[in-house]
Amino acid sequence: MTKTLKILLIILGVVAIGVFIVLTFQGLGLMKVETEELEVRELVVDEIEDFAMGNNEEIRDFLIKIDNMSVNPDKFEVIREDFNKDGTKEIFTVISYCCPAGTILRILEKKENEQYDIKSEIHIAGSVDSVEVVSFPSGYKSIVLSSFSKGGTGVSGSSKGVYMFIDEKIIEAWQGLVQYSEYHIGAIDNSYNIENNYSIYFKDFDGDGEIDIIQKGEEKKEYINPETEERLKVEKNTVENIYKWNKEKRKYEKQ
Ligand SMILES: [Ca+2]
Ligand SMILES: [Ca+2]
Repeated sequence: MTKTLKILLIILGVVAIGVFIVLTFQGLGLMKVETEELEVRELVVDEIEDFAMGNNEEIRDFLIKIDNMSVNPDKFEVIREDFNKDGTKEIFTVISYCCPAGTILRILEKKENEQYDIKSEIHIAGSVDSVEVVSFPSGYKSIVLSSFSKGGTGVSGSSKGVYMFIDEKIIEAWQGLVQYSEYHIGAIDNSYNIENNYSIYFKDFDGDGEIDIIQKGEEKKEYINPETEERLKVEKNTVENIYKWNKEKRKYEKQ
């Protein structure tokens, strides 16, 4: 009887150790997935790695002058990184002006006499809230911008955009909504509030070595009685959009 009990205890012990090992490995597995998250670096405005490329004030004054602006920009960032992997750092500038809000992205090259050549530039709608540098492991260093824009009456939204410097050009590799609101008052069957919210993830979800972009969220449309503001009908929709890098087109495409 005691022997059987001992054997039972040994079996239970072995099972417990087995379960512990499996759980530990699963835990390590989960931790491994977490460490695959991309390196995202918040910028420090005053971080100037190479003074010979120009200081931030000098660059800002140059941009205000060529943009023909008398006002100070709402947002101004200079990022010095080797964006196209050719061994030389570029000067990437982000400058947002107000009213109407707009942002200009540029790659500059320093010349003599505090002058710069503009190698490439693109204009985007809205004002930029934050600028980050994201290292896409098998691709290019990219700028990830969060911007806010107001449309017509009752329409507003914020979005994220991924910008790269390829073949001497700044390209918009991806752009997607983070938030969208619309308030529309019309006829009794056509008055509604739209509230859409999304989270954006940069991760290699399918393990093919290339970073994917996932946009996950909820879209909500509430029909209202314009006179009493009573809710008449609610439509809810959960969305999960997956975007994959297209090497030939050099942009992210919805799957
Ligand atoms: Ca470079
Ligand atoms: Ca992938």
